[in-house]
Amino acid sequence: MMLIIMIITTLFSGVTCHKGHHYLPGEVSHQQSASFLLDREKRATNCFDEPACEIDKPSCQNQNEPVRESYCLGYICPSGKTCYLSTPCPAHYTRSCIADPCASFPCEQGGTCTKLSDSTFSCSCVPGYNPATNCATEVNECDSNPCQNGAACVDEMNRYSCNCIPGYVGTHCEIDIDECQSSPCQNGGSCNDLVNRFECTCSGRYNGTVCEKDCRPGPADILFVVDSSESADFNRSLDFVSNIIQNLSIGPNDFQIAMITFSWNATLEFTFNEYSNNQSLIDALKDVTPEYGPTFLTEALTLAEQISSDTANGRRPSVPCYVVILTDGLATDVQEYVTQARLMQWRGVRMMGVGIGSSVSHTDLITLSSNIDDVFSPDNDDMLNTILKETSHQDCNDCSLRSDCDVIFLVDITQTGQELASVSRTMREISSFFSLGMNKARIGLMTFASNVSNQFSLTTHTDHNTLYPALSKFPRLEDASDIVNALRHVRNFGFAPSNGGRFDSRKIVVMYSTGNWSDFGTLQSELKNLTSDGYRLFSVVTSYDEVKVNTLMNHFEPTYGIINAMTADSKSSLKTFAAEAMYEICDKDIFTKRAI
Ligand SMILES: *[C@@H]1O[C@H](CO)[C@@H](O)[C@H](O)[C@H]1NC(C)=O
Ligand SMILES: *[C@@H]1O[C@H](CO)[C@@H](O)[C@H](O)[C@H]1NC(C)=O
Ligand SMILES: *[C@@H]1O[C@H](CO)[C@@H](O)[C@H](O)[C@H]1NC(C)=O
Ligand SMILES: *[C@@H]1O[C@H](CO)[C@@H](O)[C@H](O)[C@H]1NC(C)=O
Ligand SMILES: *[C@@H]1O[C@H](CO)[C@@H](O)[C@H](O)[C@H]1NC(C)=O
Ligand SMILES: *[C@@H]1O[C@H](CO)[C@@H](O)[C@H](O)[C@H]1NC(C)=O
Ligand SMILES: *[C@@H]1O[C@H](CO)[C@@H](O)[C@H](O)[C@H]1NC(C)=O
Ligand SMILES: *[C@@H]1O[C@H](CO)[C@@H](O)[C@H](O)[C@H]1NC(C)=O
Ligand SMILES: [Ca+2]
Repeated sequence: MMLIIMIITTLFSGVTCHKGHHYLPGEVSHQQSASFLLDREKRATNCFDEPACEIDKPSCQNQNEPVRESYCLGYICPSGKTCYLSTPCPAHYTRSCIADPCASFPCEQGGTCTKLSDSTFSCSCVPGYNPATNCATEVNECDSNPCQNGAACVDEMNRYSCNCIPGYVGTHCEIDIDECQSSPCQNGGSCNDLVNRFECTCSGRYNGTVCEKDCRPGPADILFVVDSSESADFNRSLDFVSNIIQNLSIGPNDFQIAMITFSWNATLEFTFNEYSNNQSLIDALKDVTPEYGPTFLTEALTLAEQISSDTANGRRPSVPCYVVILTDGLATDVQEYVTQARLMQWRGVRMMGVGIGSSVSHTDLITLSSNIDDVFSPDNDDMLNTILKETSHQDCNDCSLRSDCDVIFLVDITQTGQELASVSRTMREISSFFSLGMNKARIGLMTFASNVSNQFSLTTHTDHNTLYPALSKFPRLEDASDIVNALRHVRNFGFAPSNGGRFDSRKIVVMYSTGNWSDFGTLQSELKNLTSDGYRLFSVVTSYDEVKVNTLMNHFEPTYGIINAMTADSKSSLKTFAAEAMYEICDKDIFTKRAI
């Protein structure tokens, strides 16, 4: 037994061994002890790669760490010396004071101690720990505020990481992502790189987040089909076309205009690509000569369909095409043209009707057109604005749809009882086409004989249920009738705010008169005054009396505004009102503002 101990002692004599107690297998050197202190966790769970595993030493097993670590606490060494524990196992420790501050393993977390003097040392910590605290605490790598652009710094072991706010990347979030990299702005828009987003600066023509909305009206091809059977109407038609041309931008990338005239025969006056600017078109209009005669519309429609579908005439298949028919609708070949028109509508040709003539058949115009809303008066810009709106992107706000419309029914109560019954019926019918309300239609009623009575104002009835009965409740009167006085009264008071009129609304006068007019000159003057003041004027015929009807037809201007309610298909004619109550208003400078 003695021999064995001796042999072992001899074997380990090279090791700094603790004097004063017996060596046990597995006792550790100072250095190993340091690692032992560090690796508690490892020791507990993975004891076998610890060379001096305490758990292997039976006499250590009942000891626990806090006991062991406190061995040097309160052990006062003489000045300049440090308490050291030779072994972590308290059962076998050697505690003494030596002139080596590193002997107490002051550097934590595996830090390496370097003796500077008998009582001073420095710690070289495992990366991430702070030498200033003898490696007891971690270094806060975020202290230097390394993250840029508002990023949050996350202090980690021996490193930091930056949580970038959206729009930045890079270790330090120093890179502002170039959201313009992918060239998101379309149609030549320039891109402004911002934080986490971009902004497109579009040319005037485009709008939208990526300039995807083409706000410039057009391109489109417009084919005018002009009834030349009557001289006066033909001139008015050309004026209308001329006004449209002057309000469009003409050119191969904008609007193109072609024209067909018809009477006996249909004549192609010019094709889409014949004139490429507004002035040459206006000049060309001056050279268009009418062919007076009957109104054979079928051939004109057939030619229109051919022109509008044949690229040989400059028709651009990729842009919309409008076939605009300027006529009174009263064609000679009614049966045939209706068939042809229906065929074209069915094939998808977009057809619009403009009522020009000494008397206009609204019903026939509606038949000709793709839609009731595609019948237009020559007396306002509704058709122009509809095309401007339709040929620009729907989200652009250069045109706006309006439905605020003030309507005054003006009824001559000297008419017969039978006529007045028709008046009430048609007023209800017309009213049924309007939606009533704040930003919608308002309807008022004035009656007249020699004097004018205000039956109810524009704001009296806000729903159809109370309006309908009120449209029948007015007296008949045996009296002279003063139409001029009545119209003047409407012009001066009908749409005044006191009568519920709105400043900017469309104002419509629907007149029911006997046609027993005498002072035509004054009447014409008053009608002109009404229209030049911006009022829309309609006259509804509720009489079968030829003389009355003819008087109305011959003396009422605008002729588009005469609606015969006594025809079998009056209902569709009366719908013309509804079409006037919803309309587009476009900015005058739309092409300048939306320059190419
Ligand atoms: C139509 O215009 C032409 C040429 O400007 C003119 O000669 C003719 O008299 C006009 N006709 C009517 C009815 O105004
Ligand atoms: C159309 O052009 C005419 C003549 O240039 C002008 O007087 C009118 O105001 C224009 N209309 C619109 C809606 O721009
Ligand atoms: C018509 O053409 C003239 C000159 O060609 C141009 O100055 C004018 O702006 C054009 N009008 C429209 C509405 O484009
Ligand atoms: C119209 O067409 C008919 C038959 O084709 C022809 O005889 C007549 O001369 C034409 N009229 C005009 C004005 O071109
Ligand atoms: C562009 O579109 C936006 C959003 O629809 C709108 O607010 C703005 O007024 C438009 N600008 C123009 C000039 O149309
Ligand atoms: C029309 O008004 C005048 C003046 O207010 C009045 O004298 C006359 O009796 C009125 N006529 C009728 C038929 O009410
Ligand atoms: C037409 O008006 C005059 C006076 O303006 C009147 O004397 C006449 O009886 C009226 N005729 C009819 C049929 O109403
Ligand atoms: C129409 O207006 C003109 C100019 O303001 C005026 O002289 C004329 O009397 C008016 N006509 C009527 C019938 O009131
Ligand atoms: Ca950016």
